[in-house]
Amino acid sequence: MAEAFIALGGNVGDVRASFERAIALLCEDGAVQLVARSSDYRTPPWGVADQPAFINAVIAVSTSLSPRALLARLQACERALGRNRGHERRWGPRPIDLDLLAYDDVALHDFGLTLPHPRLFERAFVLVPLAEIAPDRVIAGIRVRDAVARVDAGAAEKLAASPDGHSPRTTA
Ligand code: A4P
Ligand code: MG
Repeated sequence: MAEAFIALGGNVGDVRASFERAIALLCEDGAVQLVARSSDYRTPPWGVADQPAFINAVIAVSTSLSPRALLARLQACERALGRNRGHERRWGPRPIDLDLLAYDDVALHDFGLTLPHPRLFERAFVLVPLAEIAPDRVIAGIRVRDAVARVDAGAAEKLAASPDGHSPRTTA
């Protein structure tokens, strides 16, 4: 089994409920198993400023799927939860976005899949939840706790666990 980290984001509809559905769909068979889940964070929009705040989280999974098969599953989950890329602009509003951040220590730059995720280290909305569940993970030679110290993490607001939703889980 490989270890993968997945970023969840969205700013349209009940995003926190969509996260729960996405995780359930991803893990509906034994090929993907949830290992850890960060808290949800409210984050200011990055890339395109004139849109609502996002909710972001990161999960760690263990998986028997290849990187490409896992990406295909992430995209199938996005579609099942109402994402339609044809109606979106880049970095604009979306109900759910599932990005593959890292897959073991695989490094690749291929059509439609780059690992680790190319914009990972620029983004507080990814690094803050990732640092909650995996501060000592090293990705592309950089320890997550060092990476998060270099971004403006203060703007990410940690949300309390939702009443009907999850409690954060860690492997610790
Ligand atoms: N792709 C290549 N590598 C990967 C990978 N490691 N994981 C390809 C996922 N996808 C990967 O993705 C575009 C293409 O990237 C896919 O077809 C896939 O084959 P996309 O999700 O359709 O496009 P996108 O999401 O508009 O672009 P991108 O660059 O992935 O941006 P983001 O980060 O997903 O942008 N602000 C806050 N605060 N929080 C957010 O979550 N999200 C965005 C969306 C903008 N601003 C945000 C947030
Ligand atoms: Mg994306």
